[in-house]
Amino acid sequence: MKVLDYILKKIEGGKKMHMTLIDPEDQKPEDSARIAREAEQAGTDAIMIGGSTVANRNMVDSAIKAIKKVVSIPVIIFPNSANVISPYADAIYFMSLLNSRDVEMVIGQQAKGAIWIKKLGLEPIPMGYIIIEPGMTVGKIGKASPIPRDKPEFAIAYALAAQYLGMKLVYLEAGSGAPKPVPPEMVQAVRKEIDVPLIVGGGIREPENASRLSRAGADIIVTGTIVEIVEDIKEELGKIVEAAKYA
Ligand code: 1GP
Repeated sequence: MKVLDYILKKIEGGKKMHMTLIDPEDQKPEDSARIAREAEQAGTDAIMIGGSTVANRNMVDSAIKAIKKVVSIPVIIFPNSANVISPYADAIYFMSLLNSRDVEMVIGQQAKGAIWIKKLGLEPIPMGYIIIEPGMTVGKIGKASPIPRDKPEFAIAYALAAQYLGMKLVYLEAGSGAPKPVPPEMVQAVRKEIDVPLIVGGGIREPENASRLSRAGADIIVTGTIVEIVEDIKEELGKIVEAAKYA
């Protein structure tokens, strides 16, 4: 089954999904694999591999190879550039940072990566990526003009544009490690206006936030940092996954 079909099936009928982001730069491949396995045991539905500063493919290759040995859920590349396209993943978010001021982030890196993705036979999942304040590292590196937290209408405009451009998913990103996630009011406002699945991530560390965002209309909740800071991933991530899925 294609990964996009897997995602669409998982969220059919208003069901929710949780994905775990692992930054291959933060630990050795065997530790990324342990985190992924424990995240799967906690109920996460897919592993995303990426990070704002990951610079080379070897790091991504090694992490994905190690992870694929121990999990059965899909592994999706969450790229920061065309330099991290790995043949070992199940799919790649073919994403455009829509509110970047840098054309490289909007379409340049995508043009560089497209032929390579085709050659590898990797499944591209078209996604509109929108940075919300504070945006953190990805906002800075991506040269985004982050959407103000009190301007849901700007988020709607970009999200709808993504849908009209044919993108299959829309991602509202507050930035990894953000002190606060995307405001639930913004999630609710965007959800009301678009028909494609909505992903929300950045700064979600408490089950309450996961459940609030899920209830506001996020179809997919992404967490990253939490698995790097807690002792017991199964227990702590489990609570977030449950909150996201059964809000
Ligand atoms: C980053 O949204 C993800 O792209 C995850 O953010 O690390 O804050 O969970 P956190």
